[in-house]
Amino acid sequence: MRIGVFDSGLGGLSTLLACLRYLPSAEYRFFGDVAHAPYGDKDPQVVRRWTAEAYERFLAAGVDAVVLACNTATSAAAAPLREQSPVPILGLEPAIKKALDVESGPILLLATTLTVRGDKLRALLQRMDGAQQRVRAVACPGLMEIVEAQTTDWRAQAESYWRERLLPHFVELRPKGLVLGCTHYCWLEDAFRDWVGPGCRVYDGNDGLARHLWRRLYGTEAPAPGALPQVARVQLEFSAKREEKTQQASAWLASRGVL
Ligand code: DGN
Repeated sequence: MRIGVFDSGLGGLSTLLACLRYLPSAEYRFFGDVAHAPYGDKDPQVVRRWTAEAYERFLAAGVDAVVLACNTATSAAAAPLREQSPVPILGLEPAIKKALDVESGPILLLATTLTVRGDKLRALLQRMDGAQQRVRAVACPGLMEIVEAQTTDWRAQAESYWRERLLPHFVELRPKGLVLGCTHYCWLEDAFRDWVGPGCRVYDGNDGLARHLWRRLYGTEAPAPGALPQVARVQLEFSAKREEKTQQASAWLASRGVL
């Protein structure tokens, strides 16, 4: 089983980790389009073209499924790509439904500008009872770049971002759930848990996507996820800064015990 996993950068590695818990022995091709990142402030048509190029690259490599490990690319490109695809295309949506089902109070959603403004999110919110009243979507331009750059003080920079740009929303809304609607933010999940405290749970769509991937490939409900494998078959490719990004990605996977 060969699976292509795509993001504009390193964020999608968090999705790859979720997939590894369910499909530890699959062969993964991870492609990060860092030459064009960030996607979040680009024209959706352009993001659609770049996503289509990544998809073609995966098809040429003979993948059995394509995972769009990027909420922004999913919002802009999943629907048209699925129309004629010979393999399943799994996309990431902000985990709003899960948060609304579990929590009874307001929900704060953090995502890129393109995801927040996209028709896909609007349709998602319209489909769910009470979602438009309960969910506040906040665009976070610049946050993905902090995570992606991995400077020595990136966590401190992210904390300043939280205090200056997001804490005012948090204080005003008093949400019961915080939805991480960009795979880059998932690398700050522990930090977000600390910042929001015990009264607010943190959600993301990675586990749901991985379970969905299993269903599409095997036609059955996914079993309980296992531990991360210590050795995984992951080929890392990037559209720019190849050496630096491969090193960063390998270090991130190693930080979760995956070699
Ligand atoms: N990681 C991507 C997402 O989930 O939306 C987007 C990051 C970006 O390119 N802005």
